[in-house]
Amino acid sequence: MSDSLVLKSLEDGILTLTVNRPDALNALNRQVIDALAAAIEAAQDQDDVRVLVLTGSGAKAFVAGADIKEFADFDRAQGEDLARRGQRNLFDRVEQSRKPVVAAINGFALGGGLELAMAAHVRIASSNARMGLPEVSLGVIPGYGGTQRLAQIVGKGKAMEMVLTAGMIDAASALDCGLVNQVVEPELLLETAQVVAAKMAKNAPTALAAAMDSILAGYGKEGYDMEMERFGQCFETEDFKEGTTAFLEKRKPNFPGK
Ligand code: DAK
Repeated sequence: MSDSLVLKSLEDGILTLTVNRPDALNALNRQVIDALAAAIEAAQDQDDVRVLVLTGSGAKAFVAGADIKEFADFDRAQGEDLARRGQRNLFDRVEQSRKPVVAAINGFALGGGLELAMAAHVRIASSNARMGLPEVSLGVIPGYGGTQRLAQIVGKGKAMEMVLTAGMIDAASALDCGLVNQVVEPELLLETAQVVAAKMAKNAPTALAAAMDSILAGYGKEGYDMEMERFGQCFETEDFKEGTTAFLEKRKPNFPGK
């Protein structure tokens, strides 16, 4: 069953992985996280895979975040534990992949979905894509490395604005601030991501791995630990209960502020 949650297609050394849960806008539940992590791990030992492309199923979403239905009733320990496991199991694995990962953002990339795209090494977006970290509107903070990677990619000021307003930006603004590397029309997205991947695939695999290691070595781990701890604490607040309940009840939240 978990196989169908992530579709795989291998051509000319490029493995395309498609998150396939379109009815829930490809939201990341535990099974999707496990299936994606397993596919990325397996690709590390496949000599015929040189580069990975990551995308979402359907025309509407890359990944619309973590599955809100799954974490709405978590307590602090479960929240912190799952953030740690999710980060290690999937998000670190994407970023630390020895083979480059190109995210092809084909629609909404929100919360955990944008965090997934940011863990990839290069991002190409379709012109209809919309991106944001809406977590604070749910009473929680980004828990899969988003506070760190967004600031690394777009700078502290823009990251503060995006995280604190919980707003979404369109593809053109994402290109402007460097969140994505390129924007193309939706029908050209996958082809463009694969062309970029093919340029990488021509290069020496050992040198690609060494280059990615070196670039990533410039970013410390301390912020990620802080994020996991503060993320867990959010699960103890009344704000979090109100935020997630309001989403599930399809109404605006009324935060008590504690
Ligand atoms: N989770 C679960 N279901 C989702 C979902 C999500 N994130 N996003 C969409 N869906 C579902 C909708 O509930 C709806 O299902 P039905 O009602 O049809 O059963 C279906 O997908 C279609 O969505 P909409 O009907 O809402 O579609 P619209 O075009 O009207 O709106 C939208 C599209 C993307 C604006 C809207 O769906 C939306 O606002 N989605 C939620 C975006 C969001 O807030 N995402 C979560 C961000 S917070 C954790 C670590 C990290 C995180 C959490 C936990 N742990 C370690 C525990 C990260 C949290 C986040 O990602």
